[in-house]
Amino acid sequence: MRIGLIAMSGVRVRTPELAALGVTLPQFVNRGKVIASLPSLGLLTVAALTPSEIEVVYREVQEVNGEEELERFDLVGISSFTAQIDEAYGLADRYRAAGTPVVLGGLHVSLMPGEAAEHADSIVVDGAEGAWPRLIEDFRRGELKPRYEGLRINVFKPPNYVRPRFDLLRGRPYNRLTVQTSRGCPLNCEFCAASLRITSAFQQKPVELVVSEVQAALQVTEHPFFELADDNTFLNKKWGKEFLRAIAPLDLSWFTETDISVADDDELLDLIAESGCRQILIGLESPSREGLDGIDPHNWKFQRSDRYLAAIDKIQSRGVTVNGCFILGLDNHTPEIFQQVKDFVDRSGLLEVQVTVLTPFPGTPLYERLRREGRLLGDTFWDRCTLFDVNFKPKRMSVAELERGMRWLFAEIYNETEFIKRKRHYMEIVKEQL
Ligand code: B12
Repeated sequence: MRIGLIAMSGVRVRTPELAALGVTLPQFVNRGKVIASLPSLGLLTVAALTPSEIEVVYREVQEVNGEEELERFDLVGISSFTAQIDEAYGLADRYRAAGTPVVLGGLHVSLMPGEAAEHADSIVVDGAEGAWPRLIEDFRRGELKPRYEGLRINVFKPPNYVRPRFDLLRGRPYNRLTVQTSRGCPLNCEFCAASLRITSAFQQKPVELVVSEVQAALQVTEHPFFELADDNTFLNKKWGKEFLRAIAPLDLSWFTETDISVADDDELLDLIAESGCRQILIGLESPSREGLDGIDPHNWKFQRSDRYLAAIDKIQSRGVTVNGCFILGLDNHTPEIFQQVKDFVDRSGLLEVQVTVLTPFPGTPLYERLRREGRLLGDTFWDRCTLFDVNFKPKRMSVAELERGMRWLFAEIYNETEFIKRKRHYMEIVKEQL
């Protein structure tokens, strides 16, 4: 038996003006190219859950136009993020029309199972752990069911945990690989559409499993840059220190996403720097305190916003850059927000900045609220869930103002001159500490 696991890949922007900006702004384009080369950790996990006597083929598809030749498989599994779901459905429909059964799984399918079921012989909701082995058994018996419930908890515990099949990547030109150390995040921000949506509680992998994954990944690619596919890596500081001490001898370069509280712990920060961390991405979300009011149920970010600048300085002084993320179009944002973000970036010394637009991904509390308030621009706009395309009516500005402001801010931030200025500033902070 031969199973084809197909990942939809690449990055996406729909609005033509933004796509065009991407072509002309060097920093933006370079970043897009770098991150677009990541493999699908979800499908490498599905591959690992497949009994070893079955041949598994891992493929990535950048863009589906409906005309490409279909490789022959006995069963096809396709992963899903929202932005490319129409392309995934299109591919699934073609395989099914050609007589090949299709299983759909992943974030979007977990959040929109009814819709996905129309394009699949079977769907897997939530983590493949706990579902895929049963599905394969049923398929072998000719009794594939239309829906399997995967695990929302205990995914990193025996007998559910498997090490992703990094070996399937051998011989391919990846310079970046992902490893996941945790799923979920108790901050539970209203807009979050990441792994927290397929977990019932925050789940953390034991350190020794993470290390063994890193070692397996190192077998297939020389000196890859590691990106941790976590929602919030250093939520548990004790686990964090143990993890950092364990990876320090491995001579890695890596990046992760976490929250601002890392700056409260000097020992943690030292270990982060010593273990080869190059950058941490932090969802600052808004430069102004008001903008943060209500975005997470405990107002956690709101309460910490006055410590943002000091925290960024402290982290960057260790030689670890902060990628500060801002969301445009939060309910308290007026057209002044664009200049405010620009001013904050100038003041903060942030080396990297990620500006995206508030996005009501399906299945999020934000989507439900905006739908109730009649503020969604259509019920389905999945191909526009790119984090760059506006899909809702902002509360305190028009759609056009939000789009225009975002374009202005992109041009202000993502240009060579500004980047060099930020780099100089960063080098000064680092030098001051030497
Ligand atoms: C790596 C990554 C990428 C890689 C993906 C590489 C690839 N080919 O898959 C790249 C850089 C290409 C990418 C691109 C984009 N990304 Co991205 N990305 C991530 C990131 C950092 C990690 C995802 C990950 O590896 N998770 C770990 C794995 C183990 O989890 P998983 O995929 O959910 O898989 C489990 C289950 O879902 C299930 N499963 C998954 N697939 C399948 C398939 C089958 C058949 C079965 C049975 C089960 C199953 O089983 C798995 C194991 O339990 C997350 C953010 C984060 N920190 O999580 C954002 C994230 C997934 N990305 C996001 C977005 C918005 C994008 C882009 C739209 C950005 C853009 N403007 O272009 C594009 C969309 C590309 C697309 N193909 O649609 C959003 C998606 C939200 C959503 N609900 O769709 C996230 C959550 C970030 C965010 N801030 O919101 N991304």
